[in-house]
Amino acid sequence: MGKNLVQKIIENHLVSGVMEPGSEIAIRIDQTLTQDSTGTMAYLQFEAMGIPRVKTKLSVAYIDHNTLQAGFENADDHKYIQTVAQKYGIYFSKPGNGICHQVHLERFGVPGWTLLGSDSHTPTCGGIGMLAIGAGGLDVAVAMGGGPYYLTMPKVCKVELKGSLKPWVSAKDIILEVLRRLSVKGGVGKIMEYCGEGVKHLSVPERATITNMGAELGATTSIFPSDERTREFLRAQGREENWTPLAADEDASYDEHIIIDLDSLEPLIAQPHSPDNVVKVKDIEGLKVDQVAIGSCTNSSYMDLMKVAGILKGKTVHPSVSLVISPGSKQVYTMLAENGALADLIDAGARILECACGPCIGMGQAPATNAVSLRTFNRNFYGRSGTMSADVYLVSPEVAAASAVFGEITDPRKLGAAPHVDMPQSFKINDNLVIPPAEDGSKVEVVRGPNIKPFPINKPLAEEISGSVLLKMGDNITTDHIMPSNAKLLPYRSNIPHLSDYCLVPVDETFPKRAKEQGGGFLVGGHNYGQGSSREHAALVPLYLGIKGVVAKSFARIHMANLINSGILPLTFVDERDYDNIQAGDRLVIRDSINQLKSGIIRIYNQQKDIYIDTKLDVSERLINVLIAGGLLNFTKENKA
Ligand code: MIC
Ligand code: SF4
Repeated sequence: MGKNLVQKIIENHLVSGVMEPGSEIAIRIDQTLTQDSTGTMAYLQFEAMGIPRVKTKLSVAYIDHNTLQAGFENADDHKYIQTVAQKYGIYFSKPGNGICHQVHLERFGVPGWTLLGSDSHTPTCGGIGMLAIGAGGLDVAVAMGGGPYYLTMPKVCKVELKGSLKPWVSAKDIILEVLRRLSVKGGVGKIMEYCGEGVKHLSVPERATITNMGAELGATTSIFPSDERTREFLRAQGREENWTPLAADEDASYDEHIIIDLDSLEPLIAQPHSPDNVVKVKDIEGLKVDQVAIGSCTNSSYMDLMKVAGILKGKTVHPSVSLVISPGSKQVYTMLAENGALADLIDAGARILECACGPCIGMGQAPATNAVSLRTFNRNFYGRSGTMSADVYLVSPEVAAASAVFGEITDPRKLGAAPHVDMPQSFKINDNLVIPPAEDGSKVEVVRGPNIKPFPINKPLAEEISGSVLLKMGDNITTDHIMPSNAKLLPYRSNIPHLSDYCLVPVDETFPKRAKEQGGGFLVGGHNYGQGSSREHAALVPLYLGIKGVVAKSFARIHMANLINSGILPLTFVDERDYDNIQAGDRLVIRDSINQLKSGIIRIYNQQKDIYIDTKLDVSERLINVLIAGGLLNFTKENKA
């Protein structure tokens, strides 16, 4: 029996375990990336490991999230990361060079290699056939130190693309269709492997839009084969030597299979407040729009913005719309400037932002009260834009540009001939904003501003764990609920005590105060608890507040790993109906916790109701030991000793 592409790459990188879905494997990591809002924590953790230099083939530290410098904090973080990078052998991508995923795709990704990034959209590089996975900062720190990355061997889902896209329908519509069908938890425990004749009609940046937003499925990652289109992209990036052909064997088998007929796709739109709340654009056409934001790691490539420029050329943005555009990278930005497309965008009334995440993570451009905001981004979670009452919709660049002109949600097909953009023969290459590390790091002094505070480390697991249920939540709670991020909070990513006052506030604003008064306790969640970002702050802040365990119907992958790394128990109900047997305020007790954890079934006593509730933790023995040690850092230290 032949192998699929995922199996081939994993087999090539396998350090331990067997490639059977559901069992724990460890893989060698070739490259790592961090960004600044998770990077400070990742590098503090790397420093705590006491390793003199990274052991990967390449590690890059990007500055792209915290680029609004309203106070000293962000600039301090940048300085810290730059000096850490210098010292420990990491390439540093300066602010202004672009969004980590876009730049990594352009300049560093290599087909067939593995990439671990402290950002959930690391799978973007699956667009060139990398096995690219998002993880918490601590897991990335371990990989930088040469340790393998442990994960549950996912199922591989074959996504077969048939036919080709019609005019005005774009790669964004493909991933929105996958989300419509599978939902935000449909990819949990899976890797989405794209194949079929439709693949050859998609350029690398289009593929990257799809693998990027595969994160919203909850998937471990998504990947495309490496073919002639990949070669063409790498050649245009001046690095054809990085190309190798990669594809599944003809007779490869898969755990699941879905088929998407590209010819029948239409422009789609995700409605508030979830990326899987997808309908056809034509079904909600005419809704008035206040803001249009084009950019983010999903749709900010040269090809995307050239299409937007083509649509806007000679037109004017509607009087009641604010259009903001953030190019994905310096490469994209300079190319638009040199070929005149930037002038077309400015002339039409677009407000050009620097090439960074910007509004995608609420760093500026918060919409007006009750506004409708159309974005080419990947997430429209409640409150993420910075305006709680705003309704955010996710669309392709084509729909965004057309709607910006008409001032209402617009199906672009009525605009006549679609703009056509060819892959450039060669991209503009100038890596002058990538600073190589010092040859000898021992002399470099790491600069730590006052914003860099120590992070909390747990204690080994107690024999008896007790506390009250501080909050009971429903399904699909995101990390944007647990640890919100916006222009006011992102500057404090290296300051857990400060962040703790905002934990879970979008769900219940009394939570931080109550957690502090009671010295912590338990959280209860529904399905897919912790979906979204890789931010380990969504675990470190609850740890700081004394949260001992989260009992949920199911967890999102990265958040569950972050909870375990922090020594917080992520328990799932054996019988989901028991969700109804725990209420906020109930006092829970777990006795003989270590033996119970080892057995896999953890019986919780609900004192209020005088009943026992069975929960489970179906993870490897290694992870049980991580929890017993009180988190991954303690576990690593113990094992070293
Ligand atoms: C996001 O898109 O939510 C972020 C901001 O990029 C996060 C990382 C973070 O919270 O710093 C992610 O996707 O992992
Ligand atoms: Fe940045 Fe948004 Fe991409 Fe996250 S999703 S990396 S915030 S552009």
